[in-house]
Amino acid sequence: MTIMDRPGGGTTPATAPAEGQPASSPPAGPPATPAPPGAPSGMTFESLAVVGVIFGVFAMVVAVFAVGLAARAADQANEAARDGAAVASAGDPGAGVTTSEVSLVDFAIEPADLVVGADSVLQVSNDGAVEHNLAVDGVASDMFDPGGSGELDLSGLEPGTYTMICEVAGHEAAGMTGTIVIE
Ligand SMILES: [Cu+2]
Repeated sequence: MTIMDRPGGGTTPATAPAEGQPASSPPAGPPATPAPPGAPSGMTFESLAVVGVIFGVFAMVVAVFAVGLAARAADQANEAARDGAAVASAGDPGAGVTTSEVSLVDFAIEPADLVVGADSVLQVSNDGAVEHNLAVDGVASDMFDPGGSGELDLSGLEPGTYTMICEVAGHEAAGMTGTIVIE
């Protein structure tokens, strides 16, 4: 530290920290913590700068993390709203509704979340442009051409939650999957 070799006094340039005299007028910026006697104030300022950079990086990490959390919360809210709408449109199984309509499109099953009563028979229609079918736990409908429709009798299934898919190769992976609850 050659700065320590310089004699203290009034000839110190304005940009250099004053040495050898009480810090009666500290430089602008964050108030420096009291430096040990004899320690050059330039070193304290340097340390403060490092601490500032560390805090800055930390703040950015926290901000990125917070944005991610907010985005995920929004996704979950959307999903919950969609689930609620699907269940509502499927009718009230408790009221004896045992038939529900399912639409097959390219490439989705609508609604993707369905609640039906026991012994239900689904009315399945292919509203897509290619061949589709509907299968629930191995119970499968016929293959339907575009515009075709038919039934899927679920009366052989116990109450529970099942995954429903289209069995055409690749269609499940393309998005033709959903959940059906048999009450
Ligand atoms: Cu399909």
